[in-house]
Amino acid sequence: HTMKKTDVDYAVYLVTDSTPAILGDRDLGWVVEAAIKGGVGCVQLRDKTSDTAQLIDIGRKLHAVTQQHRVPLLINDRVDVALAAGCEGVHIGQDDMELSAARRLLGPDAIIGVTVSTVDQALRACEGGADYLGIGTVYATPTKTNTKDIIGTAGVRQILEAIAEAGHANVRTVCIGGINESNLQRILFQSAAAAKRLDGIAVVSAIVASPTPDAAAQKLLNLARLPPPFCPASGENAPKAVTADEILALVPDIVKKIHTGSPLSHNMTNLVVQNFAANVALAIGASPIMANYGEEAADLCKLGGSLVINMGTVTPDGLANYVKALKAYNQVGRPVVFDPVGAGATSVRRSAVKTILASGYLDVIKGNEGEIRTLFGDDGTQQRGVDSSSTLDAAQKAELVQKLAAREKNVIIMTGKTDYVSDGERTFSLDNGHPYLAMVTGTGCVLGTAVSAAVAISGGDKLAAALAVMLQFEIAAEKAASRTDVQGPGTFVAAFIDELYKIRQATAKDDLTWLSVAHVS
Ligand code: 3NM
Ligand code: MG
Repeated sequence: HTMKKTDVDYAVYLVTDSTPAILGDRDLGWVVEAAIKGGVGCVQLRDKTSDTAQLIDIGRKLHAVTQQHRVPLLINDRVDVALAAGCEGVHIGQDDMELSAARRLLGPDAIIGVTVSTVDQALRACEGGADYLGIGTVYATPTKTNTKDIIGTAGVRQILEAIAEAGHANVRTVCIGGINESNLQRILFQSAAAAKRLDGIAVVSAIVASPTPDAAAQKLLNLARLPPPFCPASGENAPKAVTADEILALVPDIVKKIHTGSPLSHNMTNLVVQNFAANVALAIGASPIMANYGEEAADLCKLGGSLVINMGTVTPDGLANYVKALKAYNQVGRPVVFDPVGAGATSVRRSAVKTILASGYLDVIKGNEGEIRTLFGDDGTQQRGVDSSSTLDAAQKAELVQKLAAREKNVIIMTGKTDYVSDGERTFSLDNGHPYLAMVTGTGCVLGTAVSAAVAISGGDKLAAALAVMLQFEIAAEKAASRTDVQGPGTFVAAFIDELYKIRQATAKDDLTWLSVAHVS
């Protein structure tokens, strides 16, 4: 072997597929060579239909190509074919030959990769001396329909965390399944654990089905090297406000900037709250547009604002529109706020949530306790009671919000009598508000709109932005409810909009008395 296995570049790893639906009538050797010229650093021959003699023949031909470019060729499943073709190693799945046997047959210099979808499998592969792991399936893909587990970026991150913790940070990793130009950067970003990130991504159709495999590979490699267009939740360079007092000090400027910057708040929201949401946006100084047609996002995303996706009245058309708009906003790096209304209520909504989470980066997710618990998958804490409907205590709520934010690498807001907000590192609770907020429809949805305006102008610290406008919102509610002209939920709504406006006007004049009742810890 002339290639050192520690030198392999896993950034863009090509897995071949010779089925006509993907390869078409092109020559596999031509596709592989083009892909390598574009930047692929490792090739796996995966062919589930050819017989042994054919496979050896294809393997030798591909190896002649890969060797020329000093890129390793690995054979899927077949240690015998790897030996016969004289290539650099194999990639084995959980149902293939065991790792120890493959190692004995191929020797210490061979590259052996293993497919893993659970922490257990990953740890076993690392302990058994795998050189790299193929972690997946990240997302469902037409290329391989018999996959066992769709693990998402959260599953990938768990595996990376576990192997780093077990002392296997040196084992290389790629992930696979449904990866393409549009999601690669987000997948690399969201899957990264503190102590270990992926070395690269493995793809089939993104390269093999492309009419120009060289350009496709090059594009993937460039994207893998660049940070994603969206900013991390707390802003890369933003000075970090850590304590409640430090965060509170940022509030006036954020409230002011919404008023002076008047950012576009593009709402794809439900039928019930459109009017209320638009009025609240106007009251705080933002520019609302209620536009549920996904095609419009391509233009609207360029106007320096942000998007709210509220699935309160989700339909199949609506979902497709959300996905289109989400991708458009992600591509230009403008923020997206997601409100998973009724997330756990029906199977349609559960699946809509999955689709949206898998389709793009959501800068902020805002929901009530039930919705946030559904998004997390369980309640995020040790079950302490027997009654699953029992609500969590304050510490458990804070922990749930923190864990979900750390997993999604974004800002999570959980509303309730006490509101919680976290970016995974900093978690705050807010104790302002009034019971009238729960007696009027759409106050939660409308908070999503207000948050979208705040993150649109925040630039850096999205947690601080969200918290600022949450305070404006909850304190306006308190002030409205205490007015003598407010008799109940009806008059409350009008007074609430007025008080939002008054806080904005007062803040513009540096009158911050409203903020003195803030209850943040
Ligand atoms: N292995 P595409 S998913 C070959 O989960 C393969 O182990 C998978 O194809 C696994 O890049 C997959 O076209 C197919 O989505 C990936
Ligand atoms: Mg296999």
